[in-house]
Amino acid sequence: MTTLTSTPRADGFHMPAEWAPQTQVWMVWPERPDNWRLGGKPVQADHVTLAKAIARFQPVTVGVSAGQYDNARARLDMPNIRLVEMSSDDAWVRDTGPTFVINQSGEVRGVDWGFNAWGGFDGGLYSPWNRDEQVASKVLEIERSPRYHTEGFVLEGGSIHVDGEGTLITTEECLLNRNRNPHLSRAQIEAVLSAHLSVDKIIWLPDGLFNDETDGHVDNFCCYVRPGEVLLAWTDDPQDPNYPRCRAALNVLESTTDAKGRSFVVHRMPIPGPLYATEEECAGVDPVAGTQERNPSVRLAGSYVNFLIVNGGIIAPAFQDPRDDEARAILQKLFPEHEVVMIPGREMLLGGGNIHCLTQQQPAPAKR
Ligand code: KQY
Repeated sequence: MTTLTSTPRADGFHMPAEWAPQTQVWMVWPERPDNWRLGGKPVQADHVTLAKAIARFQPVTVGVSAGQYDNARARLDMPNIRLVEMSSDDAWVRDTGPTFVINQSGEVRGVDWGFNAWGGFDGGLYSPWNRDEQVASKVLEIERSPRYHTEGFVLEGGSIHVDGEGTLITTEECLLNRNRNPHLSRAQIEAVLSAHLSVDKIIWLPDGLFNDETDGHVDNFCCYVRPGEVLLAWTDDPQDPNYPRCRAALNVLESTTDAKGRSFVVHRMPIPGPLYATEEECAGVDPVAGTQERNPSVRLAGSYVNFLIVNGGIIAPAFQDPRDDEARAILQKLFPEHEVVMIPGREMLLGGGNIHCLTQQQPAPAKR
């Protein structure tokens, strides 16, 4: 594998928007019993549904441990789904996989960020995380894609969204958290993002969704639907702890412009619930010291914003909630050229994330 010592910007590469053509989506098979209830069986069933939903539109590659290979192979019975044996600590390939960048000739490379399991020993979600730390380089090695490595800079892919035209959205709650890059100032963090993604303007939302165990990943709260237009999780209930978070984000978005000087159009997406895990669901998780505790009194950070854009499709979570139909209608209106496919999102949510967190798109090397 080639590890480059330059930066993507210096080499003419940038991170494309998620709606740009893709060659495939990466996933990693979930199995750790201290995060997924009942040894991962319920979430594996939904993971299969997710992989097959994506595979209707484009190829999927799933990394799976040696121990789970036969099980995953038997369940992922679709020609468009490739399995590769890969060890990992968990399944969150949005955060452990590479961020792909592309140049004007359509060449694809990958950025391998530092990973510390969402906060290391200061609020991180499990340890050790050394196998997750290797996922990005393994993916790039399989793809024969040159790798950029941000030595000493921690970032998860779920903490950023880009429009592919120079603007990036993130949250202060995550990227300025003392458990990510405490040695760097906001300006220094912006410089690393600019150099590795070729973005010219960074929009800092104060917080992400309430109780998001990633420290407020933007991909569970606010995403691009096209340049200049974002979809923001929203509540009108002043009693909801998300109320001030949503308004603070709206204030930022309404009082700034993007890298191209456009004002933002902000679409609102209702938040499902409030959703909570049941006693039975929590009891199904094997407790291990140092791993996120599951408790039925803790509000889950459920969000319809945590969807994935693929070639011609939108793969979004449903929560058996009264707002599911409204969420589908909003997505279909915002993406009239895409087919909106909703799949069960509760098991993924119980593990701390959702569809976007469990997937990583790889852009197509088409001439641009
Ligand atoms: O991106 C994500 N939402 C990852 C969440 C990790 C949760 C681990 N319990």
